[in-house]
Amino acid sequence: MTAREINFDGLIGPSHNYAGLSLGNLASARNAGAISNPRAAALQGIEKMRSNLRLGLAQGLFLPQWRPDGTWLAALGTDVGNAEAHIRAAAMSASSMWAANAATVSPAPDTADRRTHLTVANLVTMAHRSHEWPQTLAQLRLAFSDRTAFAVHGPIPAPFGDEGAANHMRLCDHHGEAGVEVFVYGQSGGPFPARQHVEASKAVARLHRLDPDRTLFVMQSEEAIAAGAFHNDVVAVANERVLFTHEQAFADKERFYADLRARLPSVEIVEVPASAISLSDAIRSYIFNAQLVTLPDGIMALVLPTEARDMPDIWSWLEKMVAGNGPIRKLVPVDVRQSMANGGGPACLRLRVVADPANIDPRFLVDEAKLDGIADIVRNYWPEAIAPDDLADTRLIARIEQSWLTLVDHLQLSGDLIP
Ligand code: SUG
Repeated sequence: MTAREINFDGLIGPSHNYAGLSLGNLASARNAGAISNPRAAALQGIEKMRSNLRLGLAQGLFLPQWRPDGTWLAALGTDVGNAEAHIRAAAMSASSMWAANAATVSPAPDTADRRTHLTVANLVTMAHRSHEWPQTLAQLRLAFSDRTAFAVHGPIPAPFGDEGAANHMRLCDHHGEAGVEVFVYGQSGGPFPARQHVEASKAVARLHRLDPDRTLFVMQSEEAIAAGAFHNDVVAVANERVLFTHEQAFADKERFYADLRARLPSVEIVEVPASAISLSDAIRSYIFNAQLVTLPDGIMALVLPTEARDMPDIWSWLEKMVAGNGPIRKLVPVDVRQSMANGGGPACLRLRVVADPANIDPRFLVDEAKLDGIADIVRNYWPEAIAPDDLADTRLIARIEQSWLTLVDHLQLSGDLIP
């Protein structure tokens, strides 16, 4: 077997809810207080994985995390029954579903020791995400335990915010060849926080032993963050030699494009002008929060949310694009509405790892049969609906815990992951 791109999706957990926890994430704020549907949410995520398997792509899975996070609450001197509502909501969040924020990944061809390096993201900017990393790290250490092939790093220390692959792009001729790694950071975001700090990006690049000549640090535009692009993957996505981006994504795009062309002359930049699609429509439709993937026949497809298809002007622009001479030739809409309502599109739900699947713990890889078994558990255990006021309900909490234990047992991971 040889290296290929594997998308690891975060399975949407049984505590999925709309608590409005993410300042600067417009969907999260808009849906604060709404009733969530964890069962439907997880099944939508599973269908997306199935759709990608049917496209001929390799698929992996990260498990939801144990919720409520009692370890975090105990460190705060409280527990789920006594915590203030916003602390309880943070301890209950299913936000680890957005696996693009699990880690930053540098595939072996880019690193000095020719191992694939992964650094777990600290997610320090948002309270509800800041306690994800210990359980994420435990899964990364299991899935990528082969030390001849992988190096897994702990989090960058606070206060340097690191949000993982959501602010990282890799451009190369083919996945298995050396690439140019692009770290996108924010400095200011109008009323909203810049979650990725340049100090963290530089630290990750050093830990991953990247070639400085093939590593770029690029500033996200303030207007993009202010318009709701709390991560760069809301306004740009890259795959192999293609960069698909909104024209207002970066603070100094001319310089970035020139630096990129100098290092990868074959690069194709597909820029969407604001005159065709405004920044706010790009963020509402999440067209850039798409999985830009190379299919087995070599063409590139964009796996994007159905919200984009539901906006006629956007959809007709995209259809024209794929009918033209550009590198992106196919549109694959997927329904991930439950995640979208918290600001998480198809690209947020996955972490890309270029590696030889034979080196990965098979418990974290899926095919359709395995997804059937997981879907059965979701149908039987995941709560159907959660209102924010339910989060203190002891019966709901017991059910969430039971759901998780059943899944972990089914995947034969209980011995390794029970906290
Ligand atoms: O960190 N939403 C997530 C969405 C993450 C999307 N990821 C990428 N763009 N890669 C976030 O803002 C909302 C949770 C709530 O409000 O209940 C939330 O955390």
